[in-house]
Amino acid sequence: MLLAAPRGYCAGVDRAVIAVEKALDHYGAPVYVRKEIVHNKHVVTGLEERGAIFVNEVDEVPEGSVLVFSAHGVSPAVVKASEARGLNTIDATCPLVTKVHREVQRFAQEEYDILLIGHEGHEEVEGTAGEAPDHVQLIDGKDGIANAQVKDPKKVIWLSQTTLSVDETMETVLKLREKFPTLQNPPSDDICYATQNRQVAIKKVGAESDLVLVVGSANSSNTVRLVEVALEAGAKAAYRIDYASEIQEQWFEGVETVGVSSGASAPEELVDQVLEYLADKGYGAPIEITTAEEDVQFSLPKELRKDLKSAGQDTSNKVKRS
Ligand code: 0CG
Ligand code: SF4
Repeated sequence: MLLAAPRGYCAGVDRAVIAVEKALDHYGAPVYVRKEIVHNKHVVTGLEERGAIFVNEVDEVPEGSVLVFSAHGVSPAVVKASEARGLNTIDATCPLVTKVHREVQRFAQEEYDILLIGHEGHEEVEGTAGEAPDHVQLIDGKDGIANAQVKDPKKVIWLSQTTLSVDETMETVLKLREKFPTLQNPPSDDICYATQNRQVAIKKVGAESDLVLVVGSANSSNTVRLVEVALEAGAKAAYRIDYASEIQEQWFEGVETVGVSSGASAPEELVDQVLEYLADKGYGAPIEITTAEEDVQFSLPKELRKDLKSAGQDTSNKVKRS
């Protein structure tokens, strides 16, 4: 059994989940959350049990309530709608997503055409593109490249969603550059450290595994990318599972080495359950394959910190999880 490291929670997910937990403790239920706080079934169900109410849009939230924006970010239009409704908002957008929003603002101001590589319909790209809809074109697959048009070839830059496959994105950039040779690179990587680190680790694990299991939910972009990257790295088979109970017996035919990882929104307890299942099947103790050490931590959203501070409560992003 090979266990990829890093795996699981990134700093942005950890902060967003703790923000909802602390908001529930501080303001009391219900606390509303726009969209899934992070893309994980187990996390969302657990928070619902504690009194969080997940909504799709701001107009579903009663006036004057507490509303948390998810880690994937929101467009300025959503912020405006929340203000108009008099909501007490807590912005749990990951700072690394906010960084991409700022890049969009900056390059839009300088009248650039921005080619945003990402997945259509994903909340993050909706929020990012919403910063400057007139300047942003979404590049999702071949059609996106074919349809891209720019006003001034000297003023065109690509940016991206934070949770894409690094290799696939670089291939897209090469194709875009064939069309727009003066295409500029982002000032710094938009694909975040956590996405990159988990892909490097799963590549190593995938190359040595007959079967790879990735814990995470179907709508989690970074999780789904890990399954793809494992297969590209040479794993004979790779599956995404929310829970150990979804593992199927027939996946193990002729399998000697099993690799395990988890997406940035998957709690470690779910990985532990998979490891227990595999140990029971006789795959022995896991050997951890570590390709990077992570020590990134983000402080809680400022609105929450302020309210906790004035109530004399702990503003650190630590919480006891049972
Ligand atoms: O990977 P995506 O962007 O779909 O999100 P998820 O919630 O799974 O994890 C990172 C965040 C936020
Ligand atoms: Fe932030 Fe990256 Fe985690 Fe998304 S995956 S929440 S961008 S650290």
